[in-house]
Parts: sequence; structure tokens; C-alpha cells
Amino acid sequence: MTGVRAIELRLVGLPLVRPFRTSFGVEAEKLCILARVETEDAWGWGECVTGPSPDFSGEFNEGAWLVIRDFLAPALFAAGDVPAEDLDRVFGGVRGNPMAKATLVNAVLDAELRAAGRSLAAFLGAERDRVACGVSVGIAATTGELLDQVGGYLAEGYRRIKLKIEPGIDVERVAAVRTAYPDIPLSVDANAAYTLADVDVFRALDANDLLMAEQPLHFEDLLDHAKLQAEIRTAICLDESIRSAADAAAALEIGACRIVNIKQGRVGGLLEARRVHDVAVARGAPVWCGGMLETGVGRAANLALAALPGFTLPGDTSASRRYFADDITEPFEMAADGTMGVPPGPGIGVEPRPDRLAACTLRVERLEKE
Ligand code: NPG
Repeated sequence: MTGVRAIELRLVGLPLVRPFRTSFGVEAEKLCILARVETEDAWGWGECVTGPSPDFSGEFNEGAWLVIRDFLAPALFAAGDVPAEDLDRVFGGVRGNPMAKATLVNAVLDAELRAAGRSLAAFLGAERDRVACGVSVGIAATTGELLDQVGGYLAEGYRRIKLKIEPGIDVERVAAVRTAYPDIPLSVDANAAYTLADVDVFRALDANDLLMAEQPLHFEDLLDHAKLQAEIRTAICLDESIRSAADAAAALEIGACRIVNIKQGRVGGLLEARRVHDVAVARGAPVWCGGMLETGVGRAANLALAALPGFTLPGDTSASRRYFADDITEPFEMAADGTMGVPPGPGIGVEPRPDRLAACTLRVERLEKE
């Protein structure tokens, strides 16, 4: 492949079909950056998983835009003809900012694979062409509303229900869902809202036969997660705490978790995500593919990743319609058996539809190699 000669950054906005409430806030609209890199041979797309504010992580849209524009793009242009595999080194002068880096790593990889006529799934080492889908259910106003939502998603075929929890909206809610649906695969996600002082909440949750409790404690506190894991039966899964393969190795080594949520954007892109997968597989820990309410561009990348052999649990890889009335790409549909097809085409296998892209775009900036 020849080097990247231009990058188009775009801020896009799409209304969500229902506001998504977590322990750190409510999102009613999906606002994110899409990057399109251009080489002599192909275009490649990358979706940045940052949101409007630095809540899930320290990165956020306007910050990521500047990091890409002022630091990562100049480094990429200066690097010339380098494969995506070398971008760790190219971006090595910029600390942190894995979500901003992932945007360009994934876009360059997509361009490379499109030029080679090879699918992302095949490149990553996928072993199946369909993946099992779960759904993440935001904190509802009432238990009745939550039960309605869960019932609707189960009727659509979702194979695992994940409930967002926060202090005070946890044990009773989860027990109500478990009572209504005694046999479904069920998990909870706290988005770091608890402390070790809340160990009794997690002991009480143990009674609900949960697949896992995701990110119960502070994202920087692996030791406390290890202490909590030693006190409860439910497997802890880490999300925010895992920013790299090294983090995953450390967390599994000290018993801070037994399961890893892999979000490629959170760990710096698809290549590091595959390394996280490999670390977990080597240690016998199951992984699954997390979601960040991505548009079809990010969803396509997630599906390819979720087809790797270590992804043995259903992911937050839901159908487009769970998020958007009209996605940016052709919508991703889930079959009635709760699986979704991995795009077989070159690269991520999908493109934004020009009319939808134009309608959703709030701002564009074109960066060119000098
Ligand atoms: O289906 O994409 C999805 C959403 C899954 O719950 C989900 N994501 O904490 O994992 C999370 C949460 C999230 C969404 C976090 C958006 C940050 C932004």
C-alpha cells in the first residue's frame, strides 16, 4: 500500500431510538467522529468510540479531534508508506489516547485490506461467519419498564441480557428480571460505580446466577477488584480497567477478573484488541466484544473481531435498529436465532451511505499531506 495522503474527519450525530442511561449519565444522541483515510489505492474508514464528554474514559470527541488533527495525523503523514501494524511505533510519541489512535489504526487497516481485497475477519483470524448477539439494557425509570424492555429484546432473539446498574438500582431490579426469566443468560454492568464497601451488594447479586458482574469498581483499581473477586462467586469482567494487552495480563494474573470485555476502540484499535484476545485465550479466560453504541462503521469492525475463536460469550453487538431508526451504513440485522452475519467483503465490508452520511454530518475537516 502507498502512504496515507489525506484524512477526512467528520463529526456525525444520529438520534438514539431510546435514551441510554448508565451509572455515569444519559445519552439521547450518538455523536462521534468518523475518519476516512485516503491512499493511492483505497479509502479506509475508522469510527472513534469517544462520546461528547470524558465520562466513560478521559477521552472525548473534541479532544480526540485535536489529538488526531494536531498529533496523530502529522505523524501518519510523515511516516509515509507504513502498514497498520507499524502504527504503534508511529504513534509512540503520543501517550494514552487509545480511542483517537484506534480511529486511524482501524482506518488504515481497512484501506490496506480493501486494497488487498481481503476481509477484516479473515485478516484477524476469524473462525466463524456469524456471531452471537447480546443486548445492553440501560437503567430504566421503573422495574416494570425494565421488564418490558427485556421481554422485547428476548422476543427479538437476543442471547444474553446485560443490565446496567448503579448504587440503589441494583439488587431488587436484577432479582425481578431473574424471577421473570429464570433461565436466560444474564449479566450486570456497573461502569465503576461501586467501592469495596459495597461488597454486600455483590454478595446479594450472587443469588441471581449471573454470567458476570462487569466493572464494579474504579477503573484504575485492579487490586480492589481482586479483593472483591475473592469475596464473591459471580465472575468479575473488566471493561474500563483494560486499556491494553498488558492490562489484561495483569488483571488476569492477580485475579482481578475472570472474563474480559474487549472493545477495540478502548484498547487502541483492532490489532491491540487481537493481542488482548490472545492474552486471555492463553490464560483460559473467555472474552466477548463490548459495544459503544457504534454506527454501522464501528459495528462492522466489532463483528469481525467478535468472530475470533476466544469470543465465546455473546457480545454487545446488537442490531442497528436497537440504536438507530436509520443507521449510517446499510442496517445490521439480527436473525431470529440471535446471531448476526460478519461482513464478508474487503476491509470492514461496509461503507457509509452517501445520503445518510451527508444528513448526519455536523462538521468536516480535511487534512492533507504536505
Ligand atoms: O450496545 O453498544 C452497545 C452498548 C453497550 O453498554 C454498552 N456500552 O459501558 O459498556 C458500556 C456502554 C457504553 C456505551 C459505554 C457508550 C460508553 C459509551
